[in-house]
Amino acid sequence: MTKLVLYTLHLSPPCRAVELTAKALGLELEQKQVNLLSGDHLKPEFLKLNPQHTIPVLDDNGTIVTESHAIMIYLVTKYAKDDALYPKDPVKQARVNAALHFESGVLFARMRFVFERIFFFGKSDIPEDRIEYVQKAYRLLEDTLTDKYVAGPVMTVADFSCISTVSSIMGVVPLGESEHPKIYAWIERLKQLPYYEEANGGGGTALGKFVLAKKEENAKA
Ligand SMILES: N[C@@H](CCC(=O)N[C@@H](CS)C(=O)NCC(=O)O)C(=O)O
Repeated sequence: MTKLVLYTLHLSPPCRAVELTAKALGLELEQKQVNLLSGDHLKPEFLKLNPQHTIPVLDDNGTIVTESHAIMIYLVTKYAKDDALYPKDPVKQARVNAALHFESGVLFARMRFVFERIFFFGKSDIPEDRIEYVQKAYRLLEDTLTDKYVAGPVMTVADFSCISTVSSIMGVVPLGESEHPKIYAWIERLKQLPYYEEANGGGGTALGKFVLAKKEENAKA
Protein backbone atom coordinates (compact mmCIF):
# COMPACT_ATOMS: atom_id res chain seq x y z
CA MET A 1 0.00 0.00 0.00
CA THR A 2 1.45 3.34 -1.10
CA LYS A 3 1.89 5.88 1.61
CA LEU A 4 2.52 9.38 0.35
CA VAL A 5 3.37 12.00 2.92
CA LEU A 6 3.50 15.66 1.91
CA TYR A 7 5.27 18.23 4.05
CA THR A 8 3.17 21.22 3.25
CA LEU A 9 1.37 24.42 4.17
CA HIS A 10 -1.83 25.21 2.33
CA LEU A 11 -0.95 28.90 2.00
CA SER A 12 2.16 28.00 -0.02
CA PRO A 13 1.59 28.07 -3.82
CA PRO A 14 3.98 25.23 -4.75
CA CYS A 15 2.37 23.04 -2.06
CA ARG A 16 -1.04 23.73 -3.62
CA ALA A 17 0.31 22.85 -7.07
CA VAL A 18 1.24 19.43 -5.70
CA GLU A 19 -2.17 19.11 -4.02
CA LEU A 20 -3.86 19.82 -7.37
CA THR A 21 -1.70 17.16 -9.03
CA ALA A 22 -2.49 14.56 -6.37
CA LYS A 23 -6.22 15.28 -6.67
CA ALA A 24 -6.07 15.02 -10.47
CA LEU A 25 -4.40 11.62 -10.11
CA GLY A 26 -6.75 10.43 -7.36
CA LEU A 27 -3.85 10.04 -4.93
CA GLU A 28 -4.26 10.50 -1.23
CA LEU A 29 -1.63 12.55 0.57
CA GLU A 30 -1.03 12.43 4.27
CA GLN A 31 -0.26 16.05 5.04
CA LYS A 32 2.30 17.09 7.61
CA GLN A 33 2.01 20.80 8.30
CA VAL A 34 5.21 22.84 8.20
CA ASN A 35 4.71 26.23 9.81
CA LEU A 36 7.18 28.54 8.08
CA LEU A 37 6.38 31.46 10.35
CA SER A 38 7.41 29.50 13.44
CA GLY A 39 10.50 28.15 11.67
CA ASP A 40 9.55 24.45 11.36
CA HIS A 41 11.48 24.35 8.08
CA LEU A 42 14.73 25.31 9.79
CA LYS A 43 14.62 22.52 12.38
CA PRO A 44 17.29 19.79 12.02
CA GLU A 45 14.74 17.04 11.28
CA PHE A 46 13.32 19.01 8.34
CA LEU A 47 16.77 20.04 7.07
CA LYS A 48 17.62 16.34 6.85
CA LEU A 49 14.75 15.97 4.36
CA ASN A 50 15.51 19.16 2.44
CA PRO A 51 18.73 21.07 3.12
CA GLN A 52 17.29 23.94 1.03
CA HIS A 53 14.53 24.23 3.71
CA THR A 54 11.66 24.71 1.27
CA ILE A 55 8.25 23.11 1.10
CA PRO A 56 6.75 21.06 -0.44
CA VAL A 57 8.64 17.84 0.26
CA LEU A 58 7.24 14.41 -0.61
CA ASP A 59 8.05 11.22 1.27
CA ASP A 60 6.98 8.23 -0.81
CA ASN A 61 7.58 5.24 1.45
CA GLY A 62 11.03 6.59 2.35
CA THR A 63 11.91 8.08 -1.04
CA ILE A 64 12.27 11.83 -0.51
CA VAL A 65 11.45 14.16 -3.39
CA THR A 66 11.89 17.92 -3.00
CA GLU A 67 10.71 20.88 -5.13
CA SER A 68 7.13 21.13 -6.39
CA HIS A 69 7.93 20.80 -10.11
CA ALA A 70 10.03 17.70 -9.47
CA ILE A 71 7.32 16.27 -7.19
CA MET A 72 4.55 16.82 -9.73
CA ILE A 73 6.55 15.15 -12.49
CA TYR A 74 7.47 12.28 -10.13
CA LEU A 75 3.83 11.68 -9.17
CA VAL A 76 2.61 11.67 -12.78
CA THR A 77 5.50 9.51 -14.02
CA LYS A 78 5.10 6.99 -11.22
CA TYR A 79 1.36 6.90 -10.57
CA ALA A 80 -0.66 8.30 -13.51
CA LYS A 81 -2.69 5.97 -15.72
CA ASP A 82 -1.67 8.01 -18.78
CA ASP A 83 0.81 10.75 -19.58
CA ALA A 84 -1.70 13.57 -20.21
CA LEU A 85 -0.53 15.72 -17.30
CA TYR A 86 3.15 15.32 -18.23
CA PRO A 87 3.50 14.01 -21.79
CA LYS A 88 6.26 11.61 -22.77
CA ASP A 89 6.38 13.02 -26.32
CA PRO A 90 9.57 15.16 -26.39
CA VAL A 91 7.98 18.10 -28.19
CA LYS A 92 4.93 18.26 -25.92
CA GLN A 93 7.10 17.67 -22.87
CA ALA A 94 9.43 20.51 -23.85
CA ARG A 95 6.47 22.88 -23.91
CA VAL A 96 5.36 21.75 -20.45
CA ASN A 97 8.92 22.10 -19.14
CA ALA A 98 9.12 25.62 -20.56
CA ALA A 99 5.91 26.57 -18.74
CA LEU A 100 7.15 25.01 -15.50
CA HIS A 101 10.38 26.98 -15.71
CA PHE A 102 8.38 30.13 -16.49
CA GLU A 103 6.45 29.59 -13.27
CA SER A 104 9.57 28.97 -11.24
CA GLY A 105 11.86 31.60 -12.76
CA VAL A 106 9.36 34.35 -13.54
CA LEU A 107 5.94 34.10 -11.84
CA PHE A 108 7.02 32.64 -8.50
CA ALA A 109 10.28 34.60 -8.38
CA ARG A 110 8.49 37.92 -8.93
CA MET A 111 5.74 37.05 -6.43
CA ARG A 112 8.38 36.17 -3.87
CA PHE A 113 10.13 39.51 -4.47
CA VAL A 114 6.93 41.25 -3.32
CA PHE A 115 5.74 38.86 -0.59
CA GLU A 116 9.06 38.35 1.19
CA ARG A 117 9.52 42.11 1.49
CA ILE A 118 6.34 42.17 3.58
CA PHE A 119 6.86 38.90 5.48
CA PHE A 120 10.55 38.75 6.17
CA PHE A 121 11.67 42.38 5.91
CA GLY A 122 8.69 43.88 7.75
CA LYS A 123 8.01 46.51 5.06
CA SER A 124 4.63 48.13 4.52
CA ASP A 125 5.12 49.39 0.97
CA ILE A 126 5.56 47.68 -2.38
CA PRO A 127 7.85 49.73 -4.61
CA GLU A 128 6.52 50.59 -8.06
CA ASP A 129 9.25 48.64 -9.85
CA ARG A 130 8.29 45.42 -8.05
CA ILE A 131 4.62 45.91 -8.97
CA GLU A 132 5.58 46.58 -12.58
CA TYR A 133 7.76 43.50 -12.59
CA VAL A 134 4.73 41.37 -11.60
CA GLN A 135 2.53 43.12 -14.16
CA LYS A 136 5.08 42.35 -16.86
CA ALA A 137 4.89 38.70 -15.81
CA TYR A 138 1.08 38.83 -16.18
CA ARG A 139 1.62 40.17 -19.72
CA LEU A 140 4.02 37.32 -20.51
CA LEU A 141 1.47 34.79 -19.27
CA GLU A 142 -1.32 36.44 -21.29
CA ASP A 143 0.84 36.23 -24.43
CA THR A 144 1.81 32.63 -23.65
CA LEU A 145 -1.84 31.55 -23.50
CA THR A 146 -2.25 30.99 -27.23
CA ASP A 147 -4.12 27.73 -26.45
CA LYS A 148 -6.62 26.76 -23.76
CA TYR A 149 -3.83 25.87 -21.33
CA VAL A 150 -0.33 27.19 -20.64
CA ALA A 151 1.43 24.40 -22.55
CA GLY A 152 -1.10 23.70 -25.28
CA PRO A 153 -4.63 22.43 -25.78
CA VAL A 154 -4.45 19.92 -22.89
CA MET A 155 -4.23 20.66 -19.15
CA THR A 156 -0.89 19.67 -17.64
CA VAL A 157 1.02 20.05 -14.38
CA ALA A 158 2.26 23.41 -15.69
CA ASP A 159 -1.28 24.77 -15.30
CA PHE A 160 -1.35 23.63 -11.66
CA SER A 161 1.98 25.30 -11.07
CA CYS A 162 1.09 28.61 -12.73
CA ILE A 163 -2.42 28.88 -11.26
CA SER A 164 -1.17 28.29 -7.72
CA THR A 165 1.03 31.38 -8.00
CA VAL A 166 -1.24 33.60 -10.10
CA SER A 167 -4.20 33.03 -7.76
CA SER A 168 -1.99 34.12 -4.84
CA ILE A 169 -0.38 37.23 -6.28
CA MET A 170 -3.47 38.66 -8.02
CA GLY A 171 -5.01 39.55 -4.65
CA VAL A 172 -2.03 41.82 -3.98
CA VAL A 173 -0.96 43.08 -7.42
CA PRO A 174 -4.17 43.67 -9.41
CA LEU A 175 -4.62 41.67 -12.60
CA GLY A 176 -6.81 43.75 -14.92
CA GLU A 177 -9.50 41.65 -16.60
CA SER A 178 -9.86 43.75 -19.76
CA GLU A 179 -6.09 43.65 -20.45
CA HIS A 180 -5.81 39.93 -19.64
CA PRO A 181 -8.87 38.17 -21.08
CA LYS A 182 -6.99 34.95 -21.81
CA ILE A 183 -5.72 34.65 -18.24
CA TYR A 184 -9.24 35.16 -16.89
CA ALA A 185 -10.69 32.55 -19.28
CA TRP A 186 -7.92 30.13 -18.25
CA ILE A 187 -8.61 30.73 -14.53
CA GLU A 188 -12.33 30.11 -15.13
CA ARG A 189 -11.51 26.88 -16.97
CA LEU A 190 -9.40 25.61 -14.08
CA LYS A 191 -12.04 26.66 -11.53
CA GLN A 192 -14.37 24.12 -13.14
CA LEU A 193 -12.23 21.25 -11.84
CA PRO A 194 -14.23 19.52 -9.08
CA TYR A 195 -11.22 19.59 -6.75
CA TYR A 196 -10.04 23.13 -7.60
CA GLU A 197 -11.56 24.99 -4.67
CA GLU A 198 -10.32 22.53 -2.06
CA ALA A 199 -6.83 22.21 -3.50
CA ASN A 200 -6.14 25.79 -4.57
CA GLY A 201 -9.07 28.24 -4.56
CA GLY A 202 -9.32 29.08 -0.88
CA GLY A 203 -5.55 28.91 -0.35
CA GLY A 204 -4.74 31.34 -3.15
CA THR A 205 -7.19 33.95 -1.89
CA ALA A 206 -6.08 33.39 1.70
CA LEU A 207 -2.40 34.00 0.91
CA GLY A 208 -3.18 37.31 -0.81
CA LYS A 209 -5.29 38.42 2.18
CA PHE A 210 -2.61 37.28 4.60
CA VAL A 211 0.02 39.40 2.83
CA LEU A 212 -2.22 42.48 2.80
CA ALA A 213 -3.01 42.05 6.52
CA LYS A 214 0.71 41.72 7.31
CA LYS A 215 1.40 44.84 5.23
CA GLU A 216 -1.12 46.80 7.37
CA GLU A 217 0.35 45.37 10.56
CA ASN A 218 3.87 46.42 9.46
CA ALA A 219 2.61 49.94 8.73
CA LYS A 220 1.32 50.27 12.34
CA ALA A 221 4.51 48.86 13.91
N1 LIG B 1 10.86 26.23 -6.52
C1 LIG B 1 10.43 25.75 -5.23
C2 LIG B 1 10.03 26.91 -4.35
C3 LIG B 1 9.68 26.44 -2.95
C4 LIG B 1 9.58 27.59 -1.96
O1 LIG B 1 10.28 28.60 -2.07
N2 LIG B 1 8.69 27.40 -0.97
C5 LIG B 1 8.56 28.43 0.04
C6 LIG B 1 7.13 28.48 0.53
S1 LIG B 1 6.06 29.09 -0.72
C7 LIG B 1 9.45 28.04 1.24
O2 LIG B 1 9.48 26.89 1.61
N3 LIG B 1 10.17 29.01 1.80
C8 LIG B 1 11.02 28.80 2.93
C9 LIG B 1 12.45 29.12 2.65
O3 LIG B 1 12.81 29.46 1.51
O4 LIG B 1 13.24 29.04 3.59
C10 LIG B 1 9.25 24.79 -5.40
O5 LIG B 1 8.49 24.97 -6.36
O6 LIG B 1 9.11 23.86 -4.60
